[in-house]
Amino acid sequence: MIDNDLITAYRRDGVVLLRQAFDADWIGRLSAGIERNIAHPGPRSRLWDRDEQGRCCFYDSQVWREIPEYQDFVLNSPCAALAGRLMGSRAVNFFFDAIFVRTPGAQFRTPWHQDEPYWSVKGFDTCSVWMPLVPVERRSALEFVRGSHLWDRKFRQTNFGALTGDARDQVVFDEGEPFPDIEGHRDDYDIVAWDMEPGDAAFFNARIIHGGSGNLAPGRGLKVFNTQWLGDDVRVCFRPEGMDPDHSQIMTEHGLKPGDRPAAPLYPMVWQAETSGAGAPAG
Ligand SMILES: O=C(O)CCC(=O)C(=O)O
Repeated sequence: MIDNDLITAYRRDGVVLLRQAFDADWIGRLSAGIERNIAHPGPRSRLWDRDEQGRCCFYDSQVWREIPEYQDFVLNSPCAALAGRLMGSRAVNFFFDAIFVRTPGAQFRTPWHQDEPYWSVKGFDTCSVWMPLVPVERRSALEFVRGSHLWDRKFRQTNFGALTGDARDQVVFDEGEPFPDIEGHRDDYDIVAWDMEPGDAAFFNARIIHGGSGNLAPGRGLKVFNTQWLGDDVRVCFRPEGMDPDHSQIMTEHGLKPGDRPAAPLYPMVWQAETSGAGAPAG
């Protein structure tokens, strides 16, 4: 499924859409997992933006070890191999899972942002996988500013803590340029998104600017399962502005320190490239 044209596009654009990357069995299992997750929310679960009609977005993350369907997907689905081949990495470690479940008609759009500035790791070789488990129209799908992962500019990102009101989510960026007003000047940016079916997935670099995934038509909900994968150059990095999700405590408890490669048991290596023998990745 991953040919040289796709690998080139991933490097150049920072995002590629893979149609029918996951079969109905995976979609069914993850859908069952989301129901289990909603019934048993994890400690990081949040409700984003409940409006006066009760429409909202349920968010949870880092529950893959508690939800067997998620764990199965992380360890046994083709996802790690697809991410590894797109990144051109020798090995891929799992980072974390996130789910976004919008109730029918929810309007809330995730603000434009980049992921890496919030993370407790740093590196170019990253791959996030945004998988809707129900059909989604382009206007309600995640949008990307093509090529923005290569801009090499430091922006002050949104403080998502202002949306959730939760003290644990506060990440306050007071260095860098103001974030560009993309919504106010959409025609100035190369924005891509797609109508997507269950099984389709957007694979994207954590430096690409992305946002959206709301604006639902009346009666239409959205269930998204999202996984983040780490390739060869990624190392642990604790950030003074805060982190979301903040893994610094759990990393430290597991003996990981800035500059280390994320490793099992928190971040299992799920895939390795076939090698001719010498130089196989360790750890
Ligand atoms: O689906 C959403 O609302 C946000 C997704 C997102 O920002 C991400 O996957 O990094």
